[in-house]
Amino acid sequence: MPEPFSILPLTPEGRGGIGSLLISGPGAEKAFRALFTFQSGRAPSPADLESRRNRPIFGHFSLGKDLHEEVLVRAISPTELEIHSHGGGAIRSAIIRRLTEAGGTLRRDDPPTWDGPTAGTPDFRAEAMNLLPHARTERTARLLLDQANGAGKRFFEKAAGLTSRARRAALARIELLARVGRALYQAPRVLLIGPVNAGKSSLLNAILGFDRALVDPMAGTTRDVVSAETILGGLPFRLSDTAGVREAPGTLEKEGMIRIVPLLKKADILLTVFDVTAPGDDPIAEFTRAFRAMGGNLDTGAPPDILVLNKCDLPSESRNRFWKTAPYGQHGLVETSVFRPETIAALQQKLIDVLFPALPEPDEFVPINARQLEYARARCR
Ligand SMILES: Nc1nc2c(ncn2[C@@H]2O[C@H](COP(=O)(O)OP(=O)(O)OP(=O)(O)O)[C@@H](O)[C@H]2O)c(=O)[nH]1
Ligand SMILES: [Mg+2]
Repeated sequence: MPEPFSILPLTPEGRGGIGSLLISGPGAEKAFRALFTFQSGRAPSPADLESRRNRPIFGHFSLGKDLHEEVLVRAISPTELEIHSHGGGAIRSAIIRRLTEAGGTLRRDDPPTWDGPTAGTPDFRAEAMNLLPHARTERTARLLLDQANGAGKRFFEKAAGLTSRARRAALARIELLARVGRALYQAPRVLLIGPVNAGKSSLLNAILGFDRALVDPMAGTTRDVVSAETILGGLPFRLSDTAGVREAPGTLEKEGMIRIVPLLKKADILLTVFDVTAPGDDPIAEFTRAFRAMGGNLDTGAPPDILVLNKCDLPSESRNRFWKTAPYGQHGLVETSVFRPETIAALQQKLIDVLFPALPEPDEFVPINARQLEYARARCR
């Protein structure tokens, strides 16, 4: 009977240029040695791997029937090895099949969640490694590798020697960094709302960089909620465009407006978009009133918002004078034009700043689940 070991995919299935696996357990090294040859064609001995610990090892992994795959290997310890191959699904399946035949068990963990048991000491390395296959960007993958490689351990060692005041300051930062940790599971949700024809769909497309939503000069173009995920600054965001709001809407339009209400509670931030040239004595009050008429409440309990004044490319004499003295959103105001890329970049940056008020430095500890955050709270009070 071969000794057991587990096979854990480190990269998502069917995507990316590289496919990585971690094999771990008492039988890992032996199984690996039977399937791997150096470029010279020689099979490795335990001493060969010992002398190359944590250094890149190139060679061939046998896929059976004289088939080989070029791989890059890191022999972390006698019970833990990483195997990096080309990214294709067939190669990955073949490597997993060969390892399974050699006694390995593929770990198919349910996708981890932020919430879970909050008591006990976290296993920083294992928890980061479990999350790694779900990382969607290079930035988040790097962050998880930092966590796997001891960022948490180093942080808590250092925290033990700090004054209680310095520890509290460190905790305040960790509370902010936890937003990055949470985003590893669920992208923060940005909801675009506003009067008809303000340019919400155009802005969604501009932020995404491709045409996801329909745009038309006719008011009332968007009827249903249109959502898309994107990456800004290496971090995930989920954006949803909604039907424009106006008083006395048509039946179908009203249906679209009603669908916004339940989304309001779930959003992390609202982009409240207005056409800076649209007429009216008080466009904000008019919008809020129309929104309330369909059951949406923007006064209490609504997510914080950024006021977006769109179409700022249009001549200044066409601007509604109301905006000279209008109140800002809770997170300020951004003037945009879909024809001015620098204004879109500024809006994107604003979203990053508001939703991720702290970004991790290389090697910095980031709590990646509720238990790690609780653990930090308990140790830094
Ligand atoms: N000049 C100018 N026109 C814009 C800008 N953004 C959008 N538009 C135009 O405004 C019109 C409405 O744009 P949409 O993006 O469909 O507006 P919307 O808010 O999604 O409209 P509804 O879905 O009907 O509520 C279109 O003709 C766009 O081309 C802008 O920044 N500047
Ligand atoms: Mg629209």
